[in-house]
Amino acid sequence: MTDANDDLDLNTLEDDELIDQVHNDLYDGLRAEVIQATNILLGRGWGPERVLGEALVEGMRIVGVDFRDGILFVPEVLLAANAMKGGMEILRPLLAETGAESIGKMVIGTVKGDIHDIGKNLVGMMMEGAGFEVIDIGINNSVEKYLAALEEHKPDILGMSALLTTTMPYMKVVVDTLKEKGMRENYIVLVGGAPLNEEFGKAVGADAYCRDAGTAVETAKSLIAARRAAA
Ligand code: B1M
Repeated sequence: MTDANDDLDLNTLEDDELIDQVHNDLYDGLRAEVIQATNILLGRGWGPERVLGEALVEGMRIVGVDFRDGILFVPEVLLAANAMKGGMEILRPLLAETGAESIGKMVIGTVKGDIHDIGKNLVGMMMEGAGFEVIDIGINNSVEKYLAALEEHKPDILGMSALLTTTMPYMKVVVDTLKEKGMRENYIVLVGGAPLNEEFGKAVGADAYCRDAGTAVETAKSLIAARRAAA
């Protein structure tokens, strides 16, 4: 997908051309260009959620398709992920800029054996933007690490992310351990990640499966409200 764009001035592109260019630059792992385009779109009055969805998330979706089809390989996808994170760093403070008081606390992490963190980071950013306090415990989390974070931070919500079919069953290990320790009811457990679905969420004993970051925010808000009303 590489274009001969060495001399291309991103400022000269119309919005739709610029969006195509961001997709190309993400694909090619060009972090500086993705950051520049993110800033240009914001400067043109685009809201951070629109930039995130139409430029970055859509670009990463295209990368994912070619990774699946064996056209892109791990090193290239790592570069694309790094470029995506460059754009996300610009958007993070804007998405979090609500000034709202914390409406709840969430510990979130990717499960053991899994190092995918872009989706998790996005969920964390959107939750912060919606007024939640978010403690991100990173990737490759064992049940012990989740338990230690729950003990330390005492959140309302435990969020778990998995992107691999081989790692998603680990969510059940965590939920079952919470049950064994009599702690399950202390937390709202939300799960997400591309290979999951609602049925899987129920099967592992989560309170809800969240298809995307927006759903995570809405689900968290409604489950917290329900829990507080019940209390
Ligand atoms: Co990986 N990878 N990867 N990878 N990778 C996938 C997941 C894969 C589907 C690609 C493919 O084949 N099409 C495939 C999994 C296949 C399967 O399990 N059946 C795969 C594979 C196989 C692998 C390796 C095994 C490859 C290898 O080494 N041979 C390896 C595994 C390493 C490991 O984890 N142990 C691997 C490695 C990598 C990279 C390191 C190169 C890189 C990760 C970089 C990083 O994250 N820092 C990478 C990437 C980038 C991808 C794809 C291309 C993109 C994932 C992504 O960031 N999407 C991915 C293909 C795909 O998913 N289409 C793929 C964008 C992100 C915004 O979406 O993560 O779905 P997503 O998050 C969404 C929702 O799912 C939801 O909200 C988010 C925002 O809307 N959500 C939550 C996610 N977590 C949530 C938690 C919640 C709530 C909602 O809690 C409350």
